[in-house]
Amino acid sequence: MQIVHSPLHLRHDGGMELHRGELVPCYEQPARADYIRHALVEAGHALVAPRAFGPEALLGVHDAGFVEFLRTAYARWREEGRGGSMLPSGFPARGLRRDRVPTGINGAMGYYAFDAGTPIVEGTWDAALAAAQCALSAAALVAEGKRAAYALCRPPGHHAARGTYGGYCFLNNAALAAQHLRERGFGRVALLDVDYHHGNGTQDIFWERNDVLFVSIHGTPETEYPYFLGYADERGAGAGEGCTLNLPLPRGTGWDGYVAALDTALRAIADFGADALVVSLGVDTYEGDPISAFKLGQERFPQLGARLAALGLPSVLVQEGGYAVKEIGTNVAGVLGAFER
Ligand code: SP5
Ligand code: ZN
Repeated sequence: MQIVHSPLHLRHDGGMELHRGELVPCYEQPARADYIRHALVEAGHALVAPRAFGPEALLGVHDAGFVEFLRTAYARWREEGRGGSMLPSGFPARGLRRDRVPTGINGAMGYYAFDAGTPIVEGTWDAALAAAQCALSAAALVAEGKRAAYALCRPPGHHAARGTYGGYCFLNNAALAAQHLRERGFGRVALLDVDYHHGNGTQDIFWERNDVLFVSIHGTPETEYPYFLGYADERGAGAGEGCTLNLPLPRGTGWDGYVAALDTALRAIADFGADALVVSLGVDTYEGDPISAFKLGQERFPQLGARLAALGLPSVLVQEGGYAVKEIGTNVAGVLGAFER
């Protein structure tokens, strides 16, 4: 397994997020990547640095105006004399205009964000671009013939849509990997999202496309973040009709319920006739996760890895969530180790 990682992830340290009416320390913290890196090095994996993909490599998946906002947001914030971290507090919900991007930074932030739990700090752009480069590089390795590659991305990506950020995500690393594979000759790509939270950004990006199948297993949006997407009746539109498959599960779901959904997902990917696989690999399905409510024990992650490998497809695995920081390394290494065996 080829592993791509950049220490630039350290440049993104959000500080505090708004969570249930309180400012609390960010769950998505730099130590997550360090624990994963330690566990993988311990298991004998070697890490390689990402290649220097420029911002133009993002435009197959993201709007130019959105990318420019992310690139310049913190400088604009500072021009207004502010410091610390940026959090929006007003959003263009129903009844408000969405056809104008406010020229002021506070309005622009609310325009592009969809929650108040995703701070932007001075180094956020550098870290997000490096994470995107990791995912693109992992896809490039697979396009060049490697069986599989893992991108140790931080910040994560699956909540970031074509032109919105949130859920700790800024650039959609997994979508970029899938798009790269499409451009490098893989005709049909399946993107399987096993993070606890619905991959609303990825679904948005591929909603009307029939060359990328998006399948997601997640906590039901009835009660779980991101709340406003991820129901089973969302199946894609236009040419993409039938190329989105959501498998929402209730809080408290354990392995039996989970593996039934996983088998449905894997069957859909095989039926689609995918030429390559991208996995949005969140391990916040772990029973010890502080913000999630599935009940998977640590022994289930190798079982997940073995099932993913059994598809027999060239595969790019991209790190998403997982907030039980002390166990995150073991859980990720469990997936990757079993994938290789
Ligand atoms: C990539 C990823 O996993 N993003 C997740 C973002 C979740 N952010 C908000 C979480 C709110 C959930 N509140 C549950 C409270 C349980 N104590
Ligand atoms: Zn998640």
